[in-house]
Amino acid sequence: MFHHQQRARELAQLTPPDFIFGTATSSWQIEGSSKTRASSIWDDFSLAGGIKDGSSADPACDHINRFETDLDLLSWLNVDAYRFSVSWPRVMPSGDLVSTAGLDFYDRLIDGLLARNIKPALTIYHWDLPSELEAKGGWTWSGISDQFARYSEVLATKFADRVEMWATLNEPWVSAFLGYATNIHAPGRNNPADGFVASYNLMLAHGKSLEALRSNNVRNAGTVLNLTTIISDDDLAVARSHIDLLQNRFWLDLLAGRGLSDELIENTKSILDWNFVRHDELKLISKPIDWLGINYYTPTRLSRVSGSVAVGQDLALYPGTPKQVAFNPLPPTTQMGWEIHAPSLLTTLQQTAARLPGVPLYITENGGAFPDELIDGHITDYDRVDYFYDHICAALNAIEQGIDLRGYFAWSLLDNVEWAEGISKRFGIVYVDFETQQRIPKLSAQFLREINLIRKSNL
Ligand code: IFM
Repeated sequence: MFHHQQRARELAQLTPPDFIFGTATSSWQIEGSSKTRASSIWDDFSLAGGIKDGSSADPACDHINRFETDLDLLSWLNVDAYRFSVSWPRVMPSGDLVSTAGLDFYDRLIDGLLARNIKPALTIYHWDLPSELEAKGGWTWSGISDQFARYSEVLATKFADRVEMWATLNEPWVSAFLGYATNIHAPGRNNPADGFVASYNLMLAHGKSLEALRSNNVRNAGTVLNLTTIISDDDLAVARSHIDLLQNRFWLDLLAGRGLSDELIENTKSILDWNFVRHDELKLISKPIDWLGINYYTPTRLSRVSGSVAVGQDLALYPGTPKQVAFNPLPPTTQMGWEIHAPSLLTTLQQTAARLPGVPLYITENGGAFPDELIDGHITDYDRVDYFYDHICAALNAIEQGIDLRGYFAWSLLDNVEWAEGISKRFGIVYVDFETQQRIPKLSAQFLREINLIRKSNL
């Protein structure tokens, strides 16, 4: 038996029987066929040169034309669930206009999953905002949350009966701070106050979306945050607390009904006054969710001197942070420069369970970009297998400690367009040749498949 098979056996035996294993993707990163939908902020950002290697939405993984192949890959992987996102500009190309062709695509995708006995886990918004809405102010526009509720209602009306898990948003921190407070992501705004206003509007949109979903028969709805553990020596406690606040607590405070903390208002008083926040809106945002998804990749390690460069670790992303602090990811790191540190997944789960008690948790993304080499038609990505093994062990450890963790989704099913990094950073468990669109499962895919096969044979 190979080493990865032994490890798969070990994990399969430790996993609770009803635990869900899946993989995840997002619409803009894989779909391609941008001409068959309206434009999104990411199309504009790529046209404006915002993507490092010049990649765009086309062809990506040409998933629109190859989704049956991708569904077969999911079947081969024996996953319990598949997390995908819907492209807002594909489904609602303009105003309240709904595209039947757009909805039909997701209809076929969902039916294809169900036919293969795979639970559909749908994310309503994974960053591809219609350009038309950005022109009105995007996530800083006061009308955006109502628009998002209408879009959510369209999806619920069509898919409530068939979609097992619903997520309103993916990583609102990234949407707000990489897209509005800085110009690392689309739409490329670069204004700290906009970052905070966008954060609030995203959460208000979440609240209104949840209401729309539930009044249209959706039963299992939550949201997805990118949470992590912030590590530093105690002399940096003030900066650590502020970064923890913006990265983790702001979102969990709103969901838990604690509202805006005094620390937030004090630390951001030179940036904005928050007087647009309404009590009834805070109440709506804190309506209980059925589950929370955590996307975890790396801890955030701080020190007084900068270490190596890591994508998305930049003080401008945390407006209001004392200036004496810097990011210092320690080796080993992934190609994103992200420190690999599975114990921080455990602490993140512990902290989240304490900050949002009583809410079932899922790891909705976890994975890494590594320098994959295609040799004789194979990719033996031992580094990625190690990464998954260590992080799944940490997840199982959390369950042993009594944390209500119900599932794990590997990011990502396919190599895809890694946003501003383009196609140069490969996160897939399946290799994609972007010229020929050939898919080749990597060793990590075989490893995850093995876990699923053993678990299912034990049931
Ligand atoms: O590719 C992204 C994904 O879209 C959202 N979470 C992080 C991943 C890796 O950067």
